[in-house]
Amino acid sequence: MPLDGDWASIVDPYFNGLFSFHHEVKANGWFLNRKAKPDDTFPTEYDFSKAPVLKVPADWNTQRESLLYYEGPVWYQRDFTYQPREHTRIFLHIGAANYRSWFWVNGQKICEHEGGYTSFNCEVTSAIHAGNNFVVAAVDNARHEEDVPTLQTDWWNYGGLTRSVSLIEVPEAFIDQYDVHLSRKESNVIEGWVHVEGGKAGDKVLIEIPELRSAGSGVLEADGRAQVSLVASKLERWTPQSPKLYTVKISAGADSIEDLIGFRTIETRGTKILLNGQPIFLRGVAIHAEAPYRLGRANTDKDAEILLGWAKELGCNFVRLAHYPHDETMLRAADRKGLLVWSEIPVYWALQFDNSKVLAKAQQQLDEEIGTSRNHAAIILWSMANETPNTEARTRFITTLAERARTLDPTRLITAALLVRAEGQTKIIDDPLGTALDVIGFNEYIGWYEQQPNGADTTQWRIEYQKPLIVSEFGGGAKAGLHGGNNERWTEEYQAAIYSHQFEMLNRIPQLRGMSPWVLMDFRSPNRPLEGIQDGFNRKGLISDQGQKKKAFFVLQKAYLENSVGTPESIPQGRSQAKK
Ligand code: GCB
Repeated sequence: MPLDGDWASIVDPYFNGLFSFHHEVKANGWFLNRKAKPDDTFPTEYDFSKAPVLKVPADWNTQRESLLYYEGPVWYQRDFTYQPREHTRIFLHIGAANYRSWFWVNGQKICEHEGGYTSFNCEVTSAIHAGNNFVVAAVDNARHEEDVPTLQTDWWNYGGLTRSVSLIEVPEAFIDQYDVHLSRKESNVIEGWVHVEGGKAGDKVLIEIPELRSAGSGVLEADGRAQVSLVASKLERWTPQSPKLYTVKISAGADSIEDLIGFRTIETRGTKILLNGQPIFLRGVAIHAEAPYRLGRANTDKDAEILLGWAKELGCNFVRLAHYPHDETMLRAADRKGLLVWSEIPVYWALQFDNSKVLAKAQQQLDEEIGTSRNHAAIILWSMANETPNTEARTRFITTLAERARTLDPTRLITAALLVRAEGQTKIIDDPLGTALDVIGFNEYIGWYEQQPNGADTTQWRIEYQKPLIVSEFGGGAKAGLHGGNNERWTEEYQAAIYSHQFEMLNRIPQLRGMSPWVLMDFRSPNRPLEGIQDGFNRKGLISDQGQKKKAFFVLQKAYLENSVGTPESIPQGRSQAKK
């Protein structure tokens, strides 16, 4: 049952609703008394019936001018009616709440959560009752040094219930996780596991793909998990050219579930990336979860259609969803459109890498990211980090994450966007973190943060890893509609020149297997104040926030459609057969 729509809201910068005057936590908040005694006048100040509304799902920053820069707690409340059925369990599902959140149903505390970009569920079975109910949430987007991400980022800290909220009713024993994928070892075998929360050892699980007339089953072990497999002899593999999805039905006792899943394999061999056993070059672009035209957090099917539609128009087969897990609508759209995905957690720049609490936070976000998006065929890469400083603590921290990701999901590749160092005109990729990765990502800004666009012509590369390489960022800023010479910063011509010079340089790196230039669309960033040009936006977009395509968009599009970027061995059909 969706709980999206209007929620009453109270902005509470000092968090007076949760903390007493001596800063003790009020266990159940001040609203415990709400509706308990109809004539009770306490609390008189936090009165939701008089409070203005905020839309959910949405960030608060773009809904009210006074909240554009707000970083702190906001209270949300809404009423709902419900008729719980017997022998069920009920959960509040929160698509995302940035960054910390607390939830109560009918005054009973049900959960707290940390991390702004992953979904989670809070059990409400004992708090909910037949008839009228109310849910209260507090969401706080204040930044802290020991958080993930930390104080510094280059994107807007959109706060609030930024993704959909709903109630989910399930049987007492229910399917809470499953992983269904194509075997790497045996062709045409689909395998995986199903976890049944509350299930008993020995209970049966069924899996079926009606279109293939194929079915299999498994039996729950003591940990509630059943291994499942089925033979699918006429299986059509999911590819960017033909992103075939199958309806998969899973049932266990009283519970059953349907999902749309594609089947493909992804692996590396030497310096190659193989999709379904075939070498592939990843023609990509990086994307922030900034909503086109309307701005704010991207969280609708329409946002996903527009953003990924532009990526397809560019000629992409790949997108880097930076710098945190994106809304599920993006992953579903990527599955449908045949766009391979790099998915990332916000281990961004300089976290407190020597703090075990910070590691636990990053691990939790990684678990939630993999746990909720592991059945998307589109995702091929789990990225552990972006541009982190080369220290021993950092390498240990991210290596621990990489090992965890491999254990949680051995079917995908592990990557990270590394920094590059230089000796004269030679750029060197030798960050020790590379050892922990299957695919090396690196960011460089030749022509923007250093040198002119033609600086790329004389740059040499030394790569210390015999692994596939993706240039996960390059680019430069341009204001849409601003024209001038190739050497005039902020013009569309300057940005386009960066791209042209980059292609020639990148084609000289034999082990390059993909690229995701920075970035598809201009996005809000508080670090970008330049008046009249940036006005609060990072302008490295190929498209403006209002949908105007800049010159560089067409330069990249031409290169992708003509297959003139990438190494010959990763373009199986060869450059000559490129289609327009
Ligand atoms: C980077 C970061 C990205 C920034 C970008 C820029 O290296 O990874 O988050 O937005 O540079 O525009 O400077």
